[in-house]
Amino acid sequence: MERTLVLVKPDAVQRGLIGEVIARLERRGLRLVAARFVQVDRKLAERHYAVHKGKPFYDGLIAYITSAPVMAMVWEGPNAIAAVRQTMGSTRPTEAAPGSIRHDFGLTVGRNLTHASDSPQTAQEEVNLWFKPDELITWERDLDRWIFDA
Ligand code: D4T
Repeated sequence: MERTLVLVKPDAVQRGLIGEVIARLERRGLRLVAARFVQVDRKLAERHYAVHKGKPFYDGLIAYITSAPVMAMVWEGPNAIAAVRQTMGSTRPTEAAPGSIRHDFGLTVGRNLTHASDSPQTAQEEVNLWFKPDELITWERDLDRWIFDA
């Protein structure tokens, strides 16, 4: 079982797509662990995007993620990290697979609607950055045995 951080970014929040993103992740079979609607401050933005500091798009990235509230969530399931990345689609919407969120709703990399952790290590770091341990809900869903095979 894996856990991964998902952000519905400011453009998707402004466009009324929080429900669309949640619906797609639920329909995929993933299980919600935590959710928080948050106005990101510069400190959190800089920590989240620390790996991109110094890159030409860094300032734009910080301005974008702090420009309106985001819906931060943790989702879990078998292969959750890869599954969520696939549901989001490639970083550049024009390279995202048809049927993915970025394909279906996006045009440019600077307004690509969502974020999802890209590895087990990043997922752990990002979940810890965005949520306190007691905000993560461990629960069982009656449907789990029909979706998870272990
Ligand atoms: P996020 O972090 O938003 O989910 O994006 P990805 O995980 O899919 O992609 P990333 O870390 O490579 O990029 C982070 C963020 O930077 C923006 N970006 C990226 C950009 O504006 N121009 C660029 O050339 C790249 C590579 C988009 C996402």
